[in-house]
Amino acid sequence: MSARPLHFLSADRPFSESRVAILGVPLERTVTFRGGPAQAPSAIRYASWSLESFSLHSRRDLTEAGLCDLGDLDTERSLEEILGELEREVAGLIATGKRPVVLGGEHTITLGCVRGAKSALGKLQLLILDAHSDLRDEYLGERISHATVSRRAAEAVDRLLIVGARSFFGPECSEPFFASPGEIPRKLAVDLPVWLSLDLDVLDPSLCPGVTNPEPGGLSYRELLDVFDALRGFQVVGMDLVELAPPFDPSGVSAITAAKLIIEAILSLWG
Ligand SMILES: [Mn+2]
Repeated sequence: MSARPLHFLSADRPFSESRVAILGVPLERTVTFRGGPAQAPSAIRYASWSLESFSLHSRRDLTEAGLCDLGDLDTERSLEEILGELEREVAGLIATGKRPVVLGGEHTITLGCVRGAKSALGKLQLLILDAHSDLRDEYLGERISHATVSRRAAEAVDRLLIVGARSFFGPECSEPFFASPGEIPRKLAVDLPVWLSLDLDVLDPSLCPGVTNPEPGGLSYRELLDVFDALRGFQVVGMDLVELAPPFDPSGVSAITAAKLIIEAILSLWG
């Protein structure tokens, strides 16, 4: 018999008693360079079991955070249906006071997440950590794609901030969405709930190479932890982590980094 774990580390609470709900969305539909994010939720769960539940950074333990793992959304249907169900799931979780942690999947899932959070709360700002601006209006004839997700999300929320971007197609680089990590406390509104979207490629590819579209010149791991700390004064209502590509992560270190970031984010934001 295999004892292979199916849920994220420490995510063993009954739903009714949990404060944080892990949800996988193995969506891989519009990737444009190299694939693999459909395998990411299970790779992240598996990698999480190599880590300790205690965080030295926040001096807290994940077992105290109250996690459950809802498994994966069924992605064997149209993109519209998937995003619609994700929107309803996220809205329902937030309406009952839980904090969704959504494991992608490609970045397109953020659209379902923020639509759900916005419908539950009536107002929302989005903080995207991403190497890419993803602000095209359409890409390869598609209006909903991982290359247009920031543009569509900007239409769905009250305020958008993008941190870590260093890959632009040109004119959008002068749009008002971009900020440095140090500007986050000043540029987010204190009175608006925040959804955090973490595209793993915001990290430098030297430390997290297993992503769909690696881009040199990224944040360090420590700089990313500083971003989580900077969010402590804000009302973060949920997060997603996207674009891990396990086929391009032969050492497994990118999946472990993703799992560790989930632990640190949960404990920094909601521990
Ligand atoms: Mn990206």
